[in-house]
Amino acid sequence: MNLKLEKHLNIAPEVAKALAEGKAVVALESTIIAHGMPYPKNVETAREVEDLIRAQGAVPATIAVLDGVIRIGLDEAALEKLGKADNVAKLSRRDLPLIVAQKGDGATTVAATMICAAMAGISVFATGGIGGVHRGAENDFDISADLEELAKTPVAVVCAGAKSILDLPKTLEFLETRGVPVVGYQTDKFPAFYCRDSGLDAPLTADTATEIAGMLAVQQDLGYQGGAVIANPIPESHAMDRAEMDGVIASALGSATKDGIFGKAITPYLLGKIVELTKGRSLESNIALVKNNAVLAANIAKDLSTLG
Ligand code: PSU
Ligand code: MN
Repeated sequence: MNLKLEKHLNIAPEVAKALAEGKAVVALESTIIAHGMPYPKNVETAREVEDLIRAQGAVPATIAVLDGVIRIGLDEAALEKLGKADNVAKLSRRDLPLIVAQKGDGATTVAATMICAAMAGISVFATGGIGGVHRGAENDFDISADLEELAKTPVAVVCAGAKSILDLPKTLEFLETRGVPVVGYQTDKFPAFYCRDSGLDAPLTADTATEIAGMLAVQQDLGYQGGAVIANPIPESHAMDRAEMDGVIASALGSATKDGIFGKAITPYLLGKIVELTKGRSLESNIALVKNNAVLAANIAKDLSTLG
């Protein structure tokens, strides 16, 4: 690793050892902890997700910026700090360099986590949902930087699709234009986070973690620049009713308009509203799907580590 990069990165010993030995490592983001779930469920979930990844025989690396250092792998105190504070910065690609220079703290989004994971040599990342093209983007141009990152940084993101707070058809079109593989895991439908089926087809389908690892290895062999979206439907036991969620999301979007929320604040605002409107039921589903994604990501990372 080059020295200039190294001075900004701190790789936890457990992660550094796994990387040096070519073992499986799974990156995890911190915006989901700081802005995606309420305290203390956020911190509890973060720990449980890490333990699940270890139980599969891979090593978790939760990523965040603390005191201006990009941390790859967080200890208990760091998780607690990020989960508890209400004003941690949300860092996407554009935000990261200034916060590092200012020696500040920040939680990384999917885009920023991909950037940091790639710097550390991690190629598989698990989360809940990716950002995408927002509804009404034809007017306000609100398209998450996650999508551009997926087109240029070689990290596979295992998620439960994207929430229908977004315009899902436009999100898939954008990913197609930028050449990002979107693979439904054991499904030919694109999942919509709380619901197993968005009503849209998954552009590609794979039935095993091994097939997905195979695709990632070929991307690497061919020198492809971008990553991939691995869309893993929420477990049946925790899936929510599509009509109910359509109503909840419409109501959350209505509140956002009324409260004049836009830009980087809109996604955290909507996530909070949805938890409120479903009286916490959506949070349980959210936790279940993140865990399900962590297990799949660990299995993909293990298979990939044998292919390298
Ligand atoms: N979608 C979710 N949960 C999340 C996010 C999105 O269901 O926690 C977070 C992720 O960190 C994602 C970010 O990268 O929001 C996208 O924000 P924006 O739309 O501002 O790019
Ligand atoms: Mn945005």
